[in-house]
Amino acid sequence: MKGLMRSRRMRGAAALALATGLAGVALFLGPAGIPAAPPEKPAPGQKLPPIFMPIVAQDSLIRPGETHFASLRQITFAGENAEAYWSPDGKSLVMQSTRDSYPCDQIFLHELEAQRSLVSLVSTGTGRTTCSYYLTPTTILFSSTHLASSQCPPPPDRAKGYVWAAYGEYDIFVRDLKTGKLSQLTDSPGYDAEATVSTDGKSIVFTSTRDGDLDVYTMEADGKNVKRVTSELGYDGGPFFSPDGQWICYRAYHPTEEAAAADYKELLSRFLLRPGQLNLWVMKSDGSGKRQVTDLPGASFAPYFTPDGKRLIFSSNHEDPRGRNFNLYLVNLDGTGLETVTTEVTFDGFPMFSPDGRYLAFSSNRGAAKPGDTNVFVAEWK
Ligand SMILES: [Ca+2]
Ligand SMILES: [Ca+2]
Repeated sequence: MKGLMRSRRMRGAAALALATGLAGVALFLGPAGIPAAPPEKPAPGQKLPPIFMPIVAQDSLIRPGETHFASLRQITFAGENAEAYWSPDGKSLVMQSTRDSYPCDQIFLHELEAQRSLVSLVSTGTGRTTCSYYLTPTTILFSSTHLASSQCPPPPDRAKGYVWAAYGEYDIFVRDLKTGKLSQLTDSPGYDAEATVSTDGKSIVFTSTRDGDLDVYTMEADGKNVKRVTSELGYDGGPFFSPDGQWICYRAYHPTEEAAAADYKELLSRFLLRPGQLNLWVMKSDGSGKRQVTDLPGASFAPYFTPDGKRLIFSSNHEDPRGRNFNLYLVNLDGTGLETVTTEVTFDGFPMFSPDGRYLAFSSNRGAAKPGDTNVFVAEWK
């Protein structure tokens, strides 16, 4: 669900040309003897061979006031790349991208070195995917529609305003990076996505419509013992565990007026969602002790706990609630101490601290080669 930043899309020949050009750079930079090939259009289900892509120092893209960023590196360079999340060892990022010849989001793994990353496809290359996350050091979970159709699902109908699609065909799958085996974690009608994992690897928290509303659920790493932990009418989703696993942060929209509730339910019946108003909440991991953290205009979303577990970093357009300039902010869990982290005038979102707390991965439109491109960046945090 990264629709908030999709003001413009890069499609077709231009996207392919740019991506192929970039792969050419990667090929040039790759050491002799390591096979790398520019992306070609794959047959359905056929995986492209891994390629090297450069990682470029981009301190010039640190904006005035971004005082938490000691340095900045750019990891992707074309297309729509977002929701980049760290491996447990902090050496890789897994993300969803519309890039190369794929017509909609697929899951890509970037194994980071100092000046380049080895990039490989994690998902099947068919259907649409979202929300990847490391389950163990060698397995990655993600949501995909490929069982329903090898084609991309149709884009949401925006005749009645800006909406997100919570495709009912999404289920959660796990790719074993060592064996290549793909297994299915959820098998439930409706939307199952936005899955993330506790630091100890034992618990998964995710969003599902299995009981008729968009709610947060937990389950064990093998998919067993599913528990519903929210039940308020409205969108409860985008959950992440605190570092100690005791808490869950998430985003929510709870319509209170009758007309707003009716609008929400009508859209949900078509697996759509209007994301204009979202605020951040926390709860204990068993669903007790729910507490609203932010009460801001516009959409505040993509919360992630700071390494000490005492604050959230998140993305919000509350300074211009109708606009597309999302920035990153920090806030205490009681809603006090709101602090600006990014000042770039375009989209900044999906922040995640590396396991050692030294780096912040996030997605941004800054420095885009083509207007509307969203790329993944890693900032050294200070
Ligand atoms: Ca709900
Ligand atoms: Ca911004």
